[in-house]
Amino acid sequence: MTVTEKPDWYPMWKELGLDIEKHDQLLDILPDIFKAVYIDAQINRPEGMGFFDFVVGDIHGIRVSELKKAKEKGRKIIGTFCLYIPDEIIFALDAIAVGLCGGTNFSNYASEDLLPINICALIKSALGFGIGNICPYYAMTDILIGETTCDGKKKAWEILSSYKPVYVVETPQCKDRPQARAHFIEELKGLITKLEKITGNKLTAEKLKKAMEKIKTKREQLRRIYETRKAETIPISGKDALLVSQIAFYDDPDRQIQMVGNLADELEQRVKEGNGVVDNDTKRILISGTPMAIPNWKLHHIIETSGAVVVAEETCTGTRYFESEYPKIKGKSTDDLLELVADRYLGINCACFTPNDNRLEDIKRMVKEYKADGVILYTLSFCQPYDVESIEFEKILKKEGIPVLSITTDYSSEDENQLKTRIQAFLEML
Ligand code: BJ8
Repeated sequence: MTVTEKPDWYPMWKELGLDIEKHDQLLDILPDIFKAVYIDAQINRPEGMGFFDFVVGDIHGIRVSELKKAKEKGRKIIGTFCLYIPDEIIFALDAIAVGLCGGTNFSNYASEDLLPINICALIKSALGFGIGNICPYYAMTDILIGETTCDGKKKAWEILSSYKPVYVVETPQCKDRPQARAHFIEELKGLITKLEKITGNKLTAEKLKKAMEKIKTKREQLRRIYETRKAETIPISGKDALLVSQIAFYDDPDRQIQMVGNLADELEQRVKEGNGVVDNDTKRILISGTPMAIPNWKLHHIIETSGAVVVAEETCTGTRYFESEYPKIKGKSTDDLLELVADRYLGINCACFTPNDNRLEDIKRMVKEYKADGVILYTLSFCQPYDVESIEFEKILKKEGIPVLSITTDYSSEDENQLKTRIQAFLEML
């Protein structure tokens, strides 16, 4: 990916069957939002963010054209919506995984007739992007892989299947049980069979091992970014770190290893030099809760324009992406390796599982590691699993002397002033 003048992507978008009028409207508003949130509201950004700014600036261009070229060479594009669908398996079969989802209410018009009002913004947005033909990544996919995490998503797959082939992996509910692990392994085998059929490729231990190593290396670069955020000198804003994570869901893994790795080198150097993006006495906030799909930068923007800095996200667009990791990748057969894959993924602590005590432990540990002054529990409206957990978590964290604020919101800008007032009041008492 080289930084040159943007080619004319219209022929590609038309070929993909996008609703060009709506797509134009989306691409018209995005640069202004990005400029206001990322460029005008920040100073002393790491140079390495230039690459990620460029990716957003051409969000539906170069990467989509790369996918198109890969498709023309026979590779399949697989859309996913949850961390529980292992990228390793998809890449091992020489297919390409693309994390979909939706982080704006722009696309809701296309899904509003299909969904009840009280369903989370992420599902509304994701469905709208697909059904409304506004997202070229959706349009590029050969199949969508769903999972049985929350109820809203389960039903969303049924609706999406009228638009694209959908395959659902049955993720367990009580993930700590041995039978759940065995079941998850069988489900992963079912996914492999499905993908083998679609790709025409056969999974081997060698291919799986190689893909596991690559995706692990990719995750490790993200972990390096987060490690630097634990320092007294904070070398990157929460907004920028969030953007890096959001892009990791759909960019090429090799390029991610390189570009996130370069950024991590720079941040490590910044920490050594004491070159921070904010003063060292700035209040440090840990966010925990529902994922923030691109371009959902709302909460980070409010916090970071209220005089504080986000030091970490206990979310799927944060530490849940990389925290559970293979200790060592070894095994002679695909079965051996699949056990490692299952254990790695079952180590992700999502509120969709019961019990989910480890998430609270993660938050407490992260407060210490990232020296957070306070925690903001973030829930997308109508997300029951995270909503329920936040009530209990708030009580427990407060009891342990950790300042907490619970926020429930969606993608609209209507409550921004109200949120700002609440967040500022919270920051004042820290
Ligand atoms: S592993 S967090 S990516 S399920 S916000 S759609 S839960 S109602 S996204 Fe998730 Fe996988 Fe868990 Fe992560 Fe439902 Fe809640 Fe909406 Fe959600």
